[in-house]
Amino acid sequence: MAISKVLNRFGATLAGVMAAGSALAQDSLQGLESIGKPVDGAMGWQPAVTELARDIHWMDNFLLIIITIITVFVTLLLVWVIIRYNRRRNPTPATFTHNTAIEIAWTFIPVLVLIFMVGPSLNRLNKQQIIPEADITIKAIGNQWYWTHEYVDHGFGFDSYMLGHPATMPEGTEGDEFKLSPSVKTLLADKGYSEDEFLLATDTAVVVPVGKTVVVQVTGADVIHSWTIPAFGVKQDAVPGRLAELWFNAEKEGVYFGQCSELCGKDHTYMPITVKVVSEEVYENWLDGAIEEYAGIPRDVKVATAN
Ligand SMILES: [Cu+2]
Repeated sequence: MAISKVLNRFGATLAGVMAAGSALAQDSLQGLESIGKPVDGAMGWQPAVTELARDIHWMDNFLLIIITIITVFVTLLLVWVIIRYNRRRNPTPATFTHNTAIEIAWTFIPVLVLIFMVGPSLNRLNKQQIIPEADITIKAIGNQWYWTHEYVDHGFGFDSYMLGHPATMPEGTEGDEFKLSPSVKTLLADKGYSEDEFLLATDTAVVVPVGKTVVVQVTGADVIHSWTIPAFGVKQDAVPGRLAELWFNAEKEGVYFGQCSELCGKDHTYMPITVKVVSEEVYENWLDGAIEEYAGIPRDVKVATAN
């Protein structure tokens, strides 16, 4: 490796350390493929990386087929009536008002269609709502307007602020918050995010190992928020005073994004969720660093005691 490259890397690390401060453990996680995010001009769902998400996509296609058949059938009936029974072709309309056979048919056929749909739907709901034994438990707490993530098995937690939130901005950049300003661009680059990940990337990501069952306990500290990662097929309201659960088992390493999905106040749009799925080994390394770094107390508590 060229010396300049080493120096560059050293410089970048040093800059990262100086700028990041509280997120040292996260800096070793750059370079992951960014998978779960919206893409300009794309259609359909974000790629599914859990069984739950694949199930949801299947359900969506299944319903789309049924809906399409019904829509085409009704449209053809309408066209047939318009052509065959218009005033010109059918000057003397029939005067009957009831047809028992047809009434029975249009009651029972929709009932059968609904029964046909309810099976796979309940099956999927059950799979989402029956929480399996967790390998890792994370508590996600919605606040106005950021998330707190606690690794309850290890007694530490951290706040996750959107990059560009005032809490993430270096001194002397007042007025640059909440927009893709040069200083926010630098912030994103330092953390290994691209510019189109502005409004999605956070200063600290939730880190989980690939192929493990993660249970997320979701609650709210002030008002109702909602924690979601579309690529995992999970979404759960964060209701103050309640502890709801969701689970996922991500099959592919990468970076995945979600956004608070329950309108929660003026900065609702600025409280995204970033999850990094990494190998078991990287996760264990990160965990060691994170336990040491966050020392079992959320960052705001640490800041308060330091002053
Ligand atoms: Cu919100």
